[in-house]
Amino acid sequence: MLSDLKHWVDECIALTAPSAVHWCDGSAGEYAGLVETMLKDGSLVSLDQSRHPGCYLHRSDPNDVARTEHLTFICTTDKDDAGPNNNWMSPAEAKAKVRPLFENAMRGRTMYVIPYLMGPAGSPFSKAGVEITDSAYVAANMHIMTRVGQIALDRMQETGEYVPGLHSLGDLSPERRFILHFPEEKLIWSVGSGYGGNALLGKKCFALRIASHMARQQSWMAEHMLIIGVEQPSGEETFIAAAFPSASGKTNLAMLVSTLADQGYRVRTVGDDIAWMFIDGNGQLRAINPEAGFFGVAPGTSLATNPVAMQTVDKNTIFTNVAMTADGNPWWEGIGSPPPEGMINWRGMVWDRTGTAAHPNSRFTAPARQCPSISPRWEDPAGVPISAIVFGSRRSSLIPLVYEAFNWQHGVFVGAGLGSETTAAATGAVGVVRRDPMAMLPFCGYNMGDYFRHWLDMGKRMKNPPRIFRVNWFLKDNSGKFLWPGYGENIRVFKWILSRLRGAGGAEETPLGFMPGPGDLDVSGLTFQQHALDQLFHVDRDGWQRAADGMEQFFQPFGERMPAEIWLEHRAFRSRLRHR
Ligand code: OXD
Ligand code: MN
Repeated sequence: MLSDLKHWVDECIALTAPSAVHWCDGSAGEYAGLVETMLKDGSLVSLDQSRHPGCYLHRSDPNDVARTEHLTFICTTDKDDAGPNNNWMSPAEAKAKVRPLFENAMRGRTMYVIPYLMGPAGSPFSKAGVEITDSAYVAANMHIMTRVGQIALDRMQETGEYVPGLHSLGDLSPERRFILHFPEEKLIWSVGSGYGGNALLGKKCFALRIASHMARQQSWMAEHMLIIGVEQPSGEETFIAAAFPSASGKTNLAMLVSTLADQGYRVRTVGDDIAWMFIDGNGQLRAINPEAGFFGVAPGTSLATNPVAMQTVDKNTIFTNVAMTADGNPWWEGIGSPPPEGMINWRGMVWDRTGTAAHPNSRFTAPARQCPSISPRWEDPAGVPISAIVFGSRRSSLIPLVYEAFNWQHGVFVGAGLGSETTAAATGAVGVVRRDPMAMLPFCGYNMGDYFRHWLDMGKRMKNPPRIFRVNWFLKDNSGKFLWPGYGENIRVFKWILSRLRGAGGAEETPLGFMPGPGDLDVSGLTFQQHALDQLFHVDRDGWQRAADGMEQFFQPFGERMPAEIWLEHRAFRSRLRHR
C-alpha cells in the first residue's frame, strides 16, 4: 500500500514540479514550522499573543472566500450516476481539461504530502486519506481538522485503502478553478482555490462527497450532521444527529448552553458538521465525528450566542477573513462589542465603515479537544448510539418550530423535501429558498434519487431506526422579528424530543406530523404572547401545497431513480393537507 502511495506522490511530483517536498508527520514542531513559514511570507498575521495565544489571521484572495458549487463536479462514467443534483463531467474529459492546470503548478513552491485519518484512533469506522497541497495554510488547517501522520499511514497499511486528493492553489483565478471528484476511483482533484471546503480535502470532498458514495456501496451513511449528547435529569445521555445547511447555526447548536440546566438538561458536543453512521451488530445506528476540529462561521458568534465557541477560539486557532482591531485582536460583525477605531478589515485595509469589516463567511479553525463542551465520548472508537435525527434549516416562514415524522419512511420524505434560504457559505445569491434535501445538496457525491433509496434501505436494516424530527428556529413575524428566542432556549425543543423518545411526550397529529399540543412544550419562564406561540405551530395548508409543488419540481428530474416510496409519501402529504 505504501509503495502505491509513493507511486502516486511521484506522479504528482512529475506533474506539478514542486521545488521541495515535505512529508507531514502531524507533530507540534511541524505545525510551528508551518506557522513560521507563513508569518515570514505574510500569509499569516500574528494576533495579540497575550490575549489569544497561538492565534493567527489569514486573509484569502478576495475572489476565493466561499465554496464554489458551480465549479464543483462529480465525475462518473455514466452521467446519471452523478444525477441532476450535481455538475458532471466524464472522468476522461475532466482529467483532460484540468490536468494542464496542474502542470508545473507547484514550481517554486513546497509540496506538502499530508497523510490523515478521518475519525478517532482505533475506530473501525475511521478512514485514511492523503492530501497533496502547495499551501502551507491548508497543511496547517489539516493539522487542526484531521489526525495527521503515522496514525494515518498505519491505517492505510492495515486496510490497504486511502483516498488520494491532489490540491494546488494554481493562480487562484475562478476561471481556472475546479473541484473534481472521481467517486469510482475515490480520487479528488482541486485547483484554483485555497478556501476551506474547496481546499481542505478531508472535509466536504472526502468526508461527504466521496464518503457518501462509499457509504452507499458499503451500507453506512455519511451525512452533513452535527452530533450532540443531550443529558436529561436522570443523568442518562441521548445522542442526536442533526442536519442543517451551511451557516445555519450548526456550530451554535452543537455547543448549546442549556437554559434548562437547573432542571438537568445539558448538551455535550460530539461533532459540529459531519456524521459517519453505521449499523452495529444489534441493529443500532451509531455515529462518529470524522473531524478533529471545527471550521466554524465567525460572524454572529458572541458570548451571548455561543460562549462555548468563544472560549474554544481563545487559543490555538486560525482565523480566516475576520477583521482585526488596532491592538491585534480578531473582530467580526455580531461579536458583541462595537467596532473600535482603527480596525483593519478582512481585506487588510483600514476599515472605512462601508461594507462589513469581517467577510460574512469568515471562519475559525479550532481544535475540538479544547472545546469546553466536548463530550467525553467524542473519540469513542465504537461511536455513539443515535436515537433521533433532526432536520433543520433557515426558513423565515411556513415551517413550524418542531414536528415529528410519523415513521422512518415519512421522515425520509421530510428530509428529502427540506428547503432552506441560501447563505454566504457558498458563492451566489443569499436568502433565496432552494431545495436542500437532508442539507446534502452540495455534498451528495451521487444521484440523489439513489441517495433517498439508500436512506429507505438503511431504515429497514435497523432494529429501532432513530425517530425523525423537523425543526425551524428562524420563523419571523410580520415585522421581521424572530418568533423564537433560539440559541440556549432550543433545549426546550430537545426536552420535548426526549420526552417523545421515552414515549411520554404529548403531541397532536397534524398533516405535517406530530406537533406539541398546548402545554406540551416547556415555555415556562419565557415571555410569550399566545399569538406568537400559535404562529410557531401554525400549519399553513395553502403554503404547504405550494411547497409540495416545489418538491415535485425538484423530484421530477430524478425520473426512474426516484424511489416510489417518496412519491407515495408526497401524494399522502397532499391528501392530508386537503382532508385532515
Ligand atoms: C462548512 C459548509 O464549511 O457547510 O461546513 O460550508
Ligand atoms: Mn458544513
